[in-house]
Amino acid sequence: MMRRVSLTQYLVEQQREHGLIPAQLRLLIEVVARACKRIAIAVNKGALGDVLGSAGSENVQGEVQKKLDIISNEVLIEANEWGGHLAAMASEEMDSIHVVPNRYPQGEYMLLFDPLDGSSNIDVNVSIGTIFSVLRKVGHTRGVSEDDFLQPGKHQAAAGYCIYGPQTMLVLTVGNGVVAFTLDRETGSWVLTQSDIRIPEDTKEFAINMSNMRHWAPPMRRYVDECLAGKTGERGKDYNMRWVASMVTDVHRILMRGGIFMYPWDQREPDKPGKLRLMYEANPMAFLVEQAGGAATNGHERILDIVPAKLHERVAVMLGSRNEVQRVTDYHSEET
Ligand code: P6P
Repeated sequence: MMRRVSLTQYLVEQQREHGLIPAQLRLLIEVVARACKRIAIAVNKGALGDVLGSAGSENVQGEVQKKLDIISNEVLIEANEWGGHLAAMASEEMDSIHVVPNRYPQGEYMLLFDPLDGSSNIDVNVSIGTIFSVLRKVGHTRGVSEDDFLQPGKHQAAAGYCIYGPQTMLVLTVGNGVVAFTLDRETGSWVLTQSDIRIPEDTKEFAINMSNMRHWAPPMRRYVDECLAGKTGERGKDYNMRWVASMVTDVHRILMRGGIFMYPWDQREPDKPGKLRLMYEANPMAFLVEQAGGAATNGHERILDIVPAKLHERVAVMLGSRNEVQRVTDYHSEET
């Protein structure tokens, strides 16, 4: 049994040993972790609280917002705007950035988040989560613009997610490996339960929404056809398939036991590279996956190298066990 280490103790020790978590970043992570506890309480209320169902509005993506999407977004904004650690925030649920009001001091970081990923699963009691990404503020004036957020994912100072499942877990990286904390509901503490999480380089498990197969580009179909051929095909091994339709849950499984997650380009929306968002879904997950020894590309290049052109930019995503991601990326590169 690991010695019982709290989130705060872990962050203090990482700063003392590696200098990776300056005071404002430590405060940011602790505030986000506390906000996730509040979101977990709202999620767990279900039908007992006024939190299920649609909010009757749409977000910038044109998606119907669930009540919990809005509640989670508000919890994160209210928790983070007064602490002096942030200059601004960006969210899947908000058209433009939220700059820290003048009545509060501005900090050195910028926080991006998908406040509640996997919303289609809320009303059917399937695991969902909060995804967050931390960038450093550029420049030293108080002014912050949307352009300041347009940094490649390799510049992230930290990234993580909270998964609201059978356990409530916080998974985090500050660039020195990946760690996981489990919420102790009796004490309200985040307790370190896994350190140095590693993704196996190979896997027999792939995650993709198979109902879209006829809309994929040939390299994507080639890769999945080979998985389906199993032992009878050139891979020489059988594969299993999982698709939760909650990125946090699929990625968590991959961090725990390996696998490959794919959301590729789809001919139904040829002008969009993919469904998922670069800044607050793909980038934080790519940072975590790479820090755990995996790989993450858009089929052609490393996701963390992509220089964003706009805040809510979308991207194709292939991430997980390194050798499988390399294979599917090679198939796409052969195509172009
Ligand atoms: P589909 C959830 O809406 C999400 O953004 C990701 O969490 C998830 O991986 C994907 O979309 C599911 O998409 O098309 O299978 O419903």
